[in-house]
Amino acid sequence: TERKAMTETWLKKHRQIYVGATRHPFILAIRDGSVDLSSFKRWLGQDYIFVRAFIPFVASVLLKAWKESDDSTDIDVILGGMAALNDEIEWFKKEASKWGVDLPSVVPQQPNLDYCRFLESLISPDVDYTQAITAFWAIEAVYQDSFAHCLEDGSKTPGELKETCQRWGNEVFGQYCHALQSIANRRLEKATDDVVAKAEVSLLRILEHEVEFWNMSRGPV
Ligand code: HMH
Repeated sequence: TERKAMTETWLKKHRQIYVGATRHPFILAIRDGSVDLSSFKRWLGQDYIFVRAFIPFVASVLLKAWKESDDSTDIDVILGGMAALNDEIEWFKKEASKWGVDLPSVVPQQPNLDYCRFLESLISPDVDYTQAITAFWAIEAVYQDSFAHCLEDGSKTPGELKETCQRWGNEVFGQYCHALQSIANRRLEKATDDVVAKAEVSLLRILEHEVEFWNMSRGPV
């Protein structure tokens, strides 16, 4: 049917903002090796705060899947994502100490607070599983696409940033994003027009938040 690959249709329709979120100057600077390390450290500290807020959001998606999903294997995919987040939190601590970033003293910047507040709004039981899983996919896919770009042939990513790019840009993470995308597509196919419209709006909000998030790496202006 027409909605079979709804997320693909949306990425085409909103290509400009998607490219803005996945080919941001910060990502392009990592890829061409010109990145300013203070920008990288700012991003690292802010992203740790974001990931901590992302955990309860993912837990809420798991709960919605358990209550609403027609396919019990969705739980396995989401649980895999939660397990990866556990690993990610430990990685942030290790990486921060490597760069001399003191995580407890990092102050969340306004775009980060705004994005975390948006995540919190999606935790509400009024947001259904289809909208939540679509949002979950979009958030993960932006990082996957962005960091995979820094590892492609011809990229000049500095050696000390390669591990960061691998974390989200690796093939296994790519497969996981595809699994989330398939779940989102399956659900969107059966969803009411109202839910489909809400899911598309959240996708756009996420892409805007992601652009603002990368912008923070420039530091206060
Ligand atoms: C801002 N978006 C942001 N941070 C992340 N770690 C991800 C997406 C992917 O988990």
